[in-house]
Amino acid sequence: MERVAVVGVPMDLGANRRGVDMGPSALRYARLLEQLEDLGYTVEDLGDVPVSLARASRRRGRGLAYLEEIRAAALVLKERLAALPEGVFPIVLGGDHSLSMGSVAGAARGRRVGVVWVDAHADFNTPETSPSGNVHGMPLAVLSGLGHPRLTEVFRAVDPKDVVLVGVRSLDPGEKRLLKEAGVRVYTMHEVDRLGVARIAEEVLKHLQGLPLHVSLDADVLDPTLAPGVGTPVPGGLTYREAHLLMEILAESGRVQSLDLVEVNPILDERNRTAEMLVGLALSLLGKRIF
Ligand code: NNH
Ligand code: MN
Ligand code: MN
Ligand code: MN
Repeated sequence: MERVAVVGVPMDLGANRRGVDMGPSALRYARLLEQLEDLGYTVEDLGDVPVSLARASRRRGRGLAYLEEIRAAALVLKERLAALPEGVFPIVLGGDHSLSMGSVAGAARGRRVGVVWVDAHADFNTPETSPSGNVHGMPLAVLSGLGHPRLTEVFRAVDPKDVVLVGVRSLDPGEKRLLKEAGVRVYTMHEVDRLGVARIAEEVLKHLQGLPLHVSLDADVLDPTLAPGVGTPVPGGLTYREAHLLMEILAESGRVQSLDLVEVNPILDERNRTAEMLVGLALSLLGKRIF
């Protein structure tokens, strides 16, 4: 593929902290598009999808916060990706992770895809298991057909057996049970330590053999010392070298067809280094090599 389309989703409605809505700006400012062009890609910026503003007056009560507003934004994203010509590689800039309901469903276009969800969390909660009511903790469950019917009716897009999680180190109790029942393959940081990222990446490619792949990269998978600009930092994350190696091996497969860069919160960041980390990882995933 030599064409890339970039789409921003300036949304923080699904997150626990305000400010991830500025992520798309931070990622563009970190020169994502220019550096993709330097790699030889033809890059088009499709701009941002419209997102409702959070209302200070609206207290987050029981149930899901901003369910309809998130659904509407993710649906526009889904349609924009589904309308892209075949062979264009979409990169979606977040924004909180709830947008990935739309990006995976849109990139899949009704076909079978494998999902590599690279995250400190599993984002596999349902309204029943969520301790927070925040929708960014639910998108992978929704994509797998579990969760609020208003979301699953439009975003169910994958078989949970075609989903792999990498880098996990924070799971809620109900979420843990759902992951097991659904048959999602989970590589926690324990497996990263024991097996190493190279072995894990090869197993992931084998497990999802023959499928086109969507990579969803949550900034909080990285160790917070490298990526402080996230709303839910968890200690003990991927190192710079592990994260790049994972991207490089996935890239070598030639099967990755779409990417999300999500959960960058510039308000909590230091001199935009979290955005710069994610941009560097995107470049590795799109084929940048040292030699
Ligand atoms: N599991 C928690 C929840 O559902 C936290 C999710 N937060 C994330 N996920 N940042 O990537 O609320
Ligand atoms: Mn996430
Ligand atoms: Mn996370
Ligand atoms: Mn997150």
